[in-house]
Amino acid sequence: MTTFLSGIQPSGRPHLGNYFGAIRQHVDSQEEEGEHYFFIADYHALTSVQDADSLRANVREMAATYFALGLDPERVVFFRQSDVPQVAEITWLLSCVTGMGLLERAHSFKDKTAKGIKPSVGLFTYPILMASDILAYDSTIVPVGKDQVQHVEMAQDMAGHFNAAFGSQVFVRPEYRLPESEALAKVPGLDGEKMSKSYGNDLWVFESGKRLKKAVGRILTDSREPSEPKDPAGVLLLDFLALFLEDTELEDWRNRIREGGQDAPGYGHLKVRLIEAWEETFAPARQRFEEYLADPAALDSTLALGAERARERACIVRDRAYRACGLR
Ligand code: AQP
Repeated sequence: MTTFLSGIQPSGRPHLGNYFGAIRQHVDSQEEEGEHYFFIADYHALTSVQDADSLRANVREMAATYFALGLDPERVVFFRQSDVPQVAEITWLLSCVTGMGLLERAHSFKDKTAKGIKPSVGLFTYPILMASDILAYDSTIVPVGKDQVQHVEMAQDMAGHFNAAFGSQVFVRPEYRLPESEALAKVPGLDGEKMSKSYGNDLWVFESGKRLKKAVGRILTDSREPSEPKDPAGVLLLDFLALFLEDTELEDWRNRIREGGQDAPGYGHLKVRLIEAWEETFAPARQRFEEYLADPAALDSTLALGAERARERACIVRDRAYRACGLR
């Protein structure tokens, strides 16, 4: 049986990287045979969001985003991470078989601290909680963006360490799944670095109108004239267009930038096309997002139903792990 599992932090508004790297994969996977568990990672978000009202609002916005983008809570178990306390219990078991050295090698932790983000113990042990999220449902496939691959590999290691320590096959080994292209697996931010909520270089998927125009206007460019021939690989706006356009159209823009000359497009032309493609992709879902958000009680009760189903499965795995290590 294939079991899909993935999560997203309600640490801010979901951005283009979250959508193309993860949310779209999650929604598409509904069509595949198997069980599907997707959750809003509010325990994880506490490492960066320390304001109760913001966290609550972010959770509802994230739920409304998923439903607007096509996630069907009838077909998918969709829930809030903190509604499944068994995950915190399994986290402790995994902590006891995980070496500090494994966590010290985490790229995400190193990148965040290098950017000046204060390293709490929670941020340091984040990969253990994430491993528990994955292992608690016997997940076999974890659809993620490239930045999360190492964390899934750590979950494989932790499952292996636990099974080896207690001599039984308690945890199922999960595999990660990346989107079909590199462009989608690591979406750049406004500054060309990985797009990330906590780096302040992100673009909200439902941005619109003047704010969208202003946000797109902040994508890093340079002062070269349109007529100057350029290597398309050095034009960040083309990386953004690659998210939306068909291959033939994208190749045409790339060729015209490469050749330069009187008819070559300027950065302004690329921005106009980007805004147009953005609207085509997200405008209908933006409308649905507003509608879902207008009914917070319905969002809460859908999440509560999902949590009930998630807890059932997590209890089975937690009990199996407790028995294996002598806690029962
Ligand atoms: N830039 C990205 N390109 C492709 N995929 C991405 N993801 C995140 N950024 C990109 C994928 O989105 C899913 C959910 O991510 P998350 O919010 O749980 O954590 P994250 O990866 O740490 O995302 P952020 O925006 O960088 O969050 P903060 O700044 O709060 O830590 C994951 O599958 C991730 O791969």
